[in-house]
Amino acid sequence: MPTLEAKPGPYTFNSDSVALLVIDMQRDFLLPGGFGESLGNDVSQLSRTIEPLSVLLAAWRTRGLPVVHTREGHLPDLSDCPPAKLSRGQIGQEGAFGRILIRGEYGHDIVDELAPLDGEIVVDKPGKGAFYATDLSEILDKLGTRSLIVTGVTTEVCVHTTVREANDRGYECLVLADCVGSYFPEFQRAGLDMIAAQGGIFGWVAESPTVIDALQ
Ligand code: C5J
Repeated sequence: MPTLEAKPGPYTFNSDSVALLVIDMQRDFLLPGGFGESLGNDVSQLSRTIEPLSVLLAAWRTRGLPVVHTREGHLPDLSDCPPAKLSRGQIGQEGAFGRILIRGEYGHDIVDELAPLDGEIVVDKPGKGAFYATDLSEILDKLGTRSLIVTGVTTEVCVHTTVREANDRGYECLVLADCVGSYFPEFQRAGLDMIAAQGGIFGWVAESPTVIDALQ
């Protein structure tokens, strides 16, 4: 069983029960000109994750291990978007990459560098957490997953919500600091600290090369 150095201590996983979760690496969050940048955010804080994540993804795929991608977004008629979310955002409005966070639009899809391969699982989620109103639990049950290697954006929003949901469901989550990003450096730091604090209250934190080494 591979073991790697992490905070707050060593993280061990079984190759038969581990999955890589890639959260919301969508054009509208990551690309210059997209929704995220239109809100005044510095998208370079997110796009720096693309390179290490694509290296990890390549190593992961070589070993034939399961990958689950997620995308945050809504049906074109917005029937799955709670009024409270709709009233505080621009969801469904016309943006530079199509209607913002609407399934099927260019901006809603995953950046080219991390595009899912045929046969890889893509979970469309209406919420911040990947378990809410999705079949992620059933998918992971079917895969026999117990350990989740968590990557994606944004650290303090969809990554954190998903890790908290996963922790409550009994998954052992390892969050990769170089493969998760926040528009706000202070939230990135605090978000990662919160995961590993108090003996790993939500999980473990490490860097992606440690996982790649552990896969050798
Ligand atoms: C946000 C996300 N930040 N994927 N979504 O609204 O974290």
